[in-house]
Amino acid sequence: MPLLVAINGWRPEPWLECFRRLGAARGLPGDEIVDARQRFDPEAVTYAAVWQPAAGLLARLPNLRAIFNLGAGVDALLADRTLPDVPLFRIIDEDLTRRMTEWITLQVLYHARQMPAYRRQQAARLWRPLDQAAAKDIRIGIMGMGVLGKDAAGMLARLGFALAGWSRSGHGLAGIEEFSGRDALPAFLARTDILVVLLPLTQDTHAILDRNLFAQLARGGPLGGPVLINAGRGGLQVEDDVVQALGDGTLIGASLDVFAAEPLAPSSPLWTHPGVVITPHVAADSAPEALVSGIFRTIAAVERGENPPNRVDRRTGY
Ligand code: NDP
Ligand code: OXD
Repeated sequence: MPLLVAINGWRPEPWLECFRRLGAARGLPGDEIVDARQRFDPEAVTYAAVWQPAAGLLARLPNLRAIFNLGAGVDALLADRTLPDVPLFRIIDEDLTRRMTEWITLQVLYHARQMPAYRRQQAARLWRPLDQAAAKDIRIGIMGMGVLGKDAAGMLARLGFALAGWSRSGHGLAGIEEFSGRDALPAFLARTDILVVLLPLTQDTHAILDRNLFAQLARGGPLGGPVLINAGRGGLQVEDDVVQALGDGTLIGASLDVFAAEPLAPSSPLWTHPGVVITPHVAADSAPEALVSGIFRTIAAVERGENPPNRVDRRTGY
């Protein structure tokens, strides 16, 4: 079962250490975990655990049985046209999901409780209470009602916000107004004060967050204008349109964790906009332990001939 670990953009060492430690606990010898940075025998590899591996690397493994993406989003991996046609699995993990829900809740409350205005007042040593809308009067719309969107929706619903979700297929979730498909998008946007984006990046969703979409968000809501919160992928948003919408008041604020080019360039006007929160793609940074245990469980399920639920559908791209 030699398992190749190929990681770019993150430090591979903690992952290799974790694969070896948790593998040993399952009786897997340390040399069965192969570091892609060292010389290795491509024919021996049967599984690969990867994050943004070099294009073409996986095509060199003739006996590969499955690929495990070390994140929830598989867009970078699917961009490799040479990706072998073996089952591809992504991360679905409770720890990752909880962390994303924490980040989304933090950002929703930051804007809903008018923290950008209070931060400006604090800088000016100004003690001035502002009118505060009740959560039930603030309409949140979540684009992407998958594993992460549903969990965030559950938490925000408990806080009392008025919730709607947009997805491809609809899910029949109690207490959440649901919209599905492109035809339903205008109605979903028209009732949304805070737009939370947890979509995967696919051919269908690329650049979906543009000027035209922002202009359809609700006006006259309790926050004085719409807010964008994006933790999905940077390629979902047209960055120049976000900047323009913030400049002309089409959006009054944003929290952005992801960007088409990461790290975000120091010259981006987003860094200094008073209504914008920037985090460096950390919304759901998870400890390797949880994710590696999940990968070993998935391998065991694959070897038992099962079809685990975190298998990616190559046709839809997520
Ligand atoms: P899921 O696959 O579980 O959910 C995806 C959701 O998006 C589904 O509800 C799906 O609809 C919907 N969707 C996909 N395409 C369309 C479309 N064309 N139109 C309408 N809805 C669409 O993914 P997760 O919830 O696990 O993760 C979502 C994304 O979050 C990941 O792909 C990744 O990019 C990002 N992410 C970011 C992290 C970060 O740290 N910033 C960490 C982890 C993930 P349907 O339900 O009908 O299938
Ligand atoms: C992921 C990510 O997809 O970190 O898990 O963005």
